[in-house]
Amino acid sequence: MLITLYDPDCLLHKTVELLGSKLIPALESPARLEAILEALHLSEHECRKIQLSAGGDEGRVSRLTKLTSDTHNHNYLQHLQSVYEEWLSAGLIEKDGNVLPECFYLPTSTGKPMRPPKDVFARAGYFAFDMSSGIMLDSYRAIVASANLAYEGTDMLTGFGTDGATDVDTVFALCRPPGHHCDGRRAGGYCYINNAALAVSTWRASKPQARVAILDIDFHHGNGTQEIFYSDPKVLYVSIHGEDEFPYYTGAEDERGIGEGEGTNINLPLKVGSPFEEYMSKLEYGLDRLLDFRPEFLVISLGFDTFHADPLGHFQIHTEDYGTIATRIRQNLKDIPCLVLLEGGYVIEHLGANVLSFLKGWKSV
Ligand code: OKS
Ligand code: ZN
Repeated sequence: MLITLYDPDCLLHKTVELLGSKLIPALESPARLEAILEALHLSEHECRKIQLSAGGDEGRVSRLTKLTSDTHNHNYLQHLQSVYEEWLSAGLIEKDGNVLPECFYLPTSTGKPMRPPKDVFARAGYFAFDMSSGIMLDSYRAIVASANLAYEGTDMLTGFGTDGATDVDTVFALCRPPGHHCDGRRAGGYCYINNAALAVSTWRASKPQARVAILDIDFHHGNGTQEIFYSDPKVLYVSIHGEDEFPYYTGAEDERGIGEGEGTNINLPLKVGSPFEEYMSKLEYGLDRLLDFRPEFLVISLGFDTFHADPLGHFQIHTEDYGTIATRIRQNLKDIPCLVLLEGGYVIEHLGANVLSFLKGWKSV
């Protein structure tokens, strides 16, 4: 059985970004989630609301914090939580303003270690790699709510296969903001906490020796996820993404992992404008590698920016194709509990239909 999870606080984050040379309302907007929720409410899929900020179990909140810090730098997480207030008190922004980075960390030949700058204005650039990760009044609440869906979803799935614990084998977490561009200490590409990494930490908390696979089918390379697990032999990362596209500096085929993790990072870049048939042949190859790895738990970073009309993605994929993609994944990995995490996808008018197509294809197996 598949269930969908959402937290209404994920709607609160609403920022601006630099696109071309213009500062515009970010394409990663609350309207994306609203469109998906509306489509789900009009269909028969179970959609469960979890609101972290509604309080309740304090033990769960501290577990979430602890698991997030497995893969994220403490000072970075502290920065996400406090920087908006700090900029506000310093008079750098108004109440409705956005924290946006100015100067990024610059690797040098001095041999000096990377250190946060003293200046709070400058610090935004130390903890980010681009200007698509603004922070406004409610951002932190949405960021944590989004991460919590990955945590709750994984926690639910750890009970699958245990007598009577749960018959849920797939959780689709409607995460917003997304996560796959964020590494342990840098926000970017609309991402602040790596939800996939948090899911892996959550799974491992109860199954420390587990082999886990991450299949990233967002249009963009998940540089953050790759970075976090690059040397980890127990985590297989497979990504299909637009060649030479955002985030530009990663995603090449020769990035295969390092040390003990050599071979557990598989990048499958695909030319911009590629038709669905070519996409599917990459997917089939990726699925074979996933099967060879024999994972116990599968995380899918799912982006709908592979859609033909997407402003930030450039493959020839149509609504019905998401059903085919889901069916093929499921046919191959039927017995493995799976957490699906929402990443990108920016054509609001088609987002609901694309999600429903994916879910229908998944459930048809
Ligand atoms: C320019 C837009 C940057 C593209 C970010 C891509 C986000 C995405 N400010 N990642 O999967 O969809
Ligand atoms: Zn994307």
